Amino acid sequence: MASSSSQALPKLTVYRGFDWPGRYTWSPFVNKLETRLRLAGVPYVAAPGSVRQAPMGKIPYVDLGNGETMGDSTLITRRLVGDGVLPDLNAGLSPAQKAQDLALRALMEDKIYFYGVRERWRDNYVTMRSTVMAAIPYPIQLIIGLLAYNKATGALNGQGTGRLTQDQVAVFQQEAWEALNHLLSEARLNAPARSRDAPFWILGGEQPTEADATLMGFIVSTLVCTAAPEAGKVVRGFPILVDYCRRIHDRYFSDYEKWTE
Ligand SMILES: N[C@@H](CCC(=O)N[C@@H](CS)C(=O)NCC(=O)O)C(=O)O
Repeated sequence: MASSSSQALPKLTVYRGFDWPGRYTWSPFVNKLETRLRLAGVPYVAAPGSVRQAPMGKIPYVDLGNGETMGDSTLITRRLVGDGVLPDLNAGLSPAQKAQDLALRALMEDKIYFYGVRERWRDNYVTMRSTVMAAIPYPIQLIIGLLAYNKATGALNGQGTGRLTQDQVAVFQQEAWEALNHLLSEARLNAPARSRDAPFWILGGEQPTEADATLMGFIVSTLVCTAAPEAGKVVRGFPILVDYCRRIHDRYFSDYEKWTE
């Protein structure tokens, strides 16, 4: 992707875990990091990589351009802000706005994420396994898939989402996306007058904040993931969420294949 920054930028490689050039991945955290970079016009190379090679055992991870690798979308963002590669999107926020931004990210990363893990890895395990492990020969897929399944269900039980009933998860998931929808509908209504198709931002300001990268990442991963049909239905049931995502897609990801409406 193109960048207009005048600064000498390192050759950043984002390892996405999926060998899907020109497509969003199913990982909300990968899409979050890519959004964060694109919002600032920072160029990067997308590469598949894998959780086995990842420094923290998770995707995304990056090569900072000097051979140094690091994982975790938030830590990577903080490092790039510290290095002057990315702007600090939240620098101009009041302490209360910073708290709101952090709470929104926690809602997605620490709540909605686990509803997704449950639906993907527990309820639609075969679709999940055959997609994320497509590069692995089938017999090995069965073994590694089982390990991944056990790891996911163990994590879900530890975190608590695995102990809820299907109905309870459905209620919580609806509630969480509805809350985000309320905020976005207010933000869209009060958005500074611009072109009708310009992106608007979750805190209602002129510029995106950290929560926007996360929100874009989570919405788009839900829209493209065929292993999470229930979450997909919930998100599609809130047209403002889809509109928010579409506007960011059109402005920043026009080289990527779009989701099915
Ligand atoms: N806190 C991490 C979370 C990353 C994460 O959970 N990635 C998932 C894919 S969405 C993963 O790699 N899971 C594989 C595993 O846990 O083994 C971040 O922000 O990057």
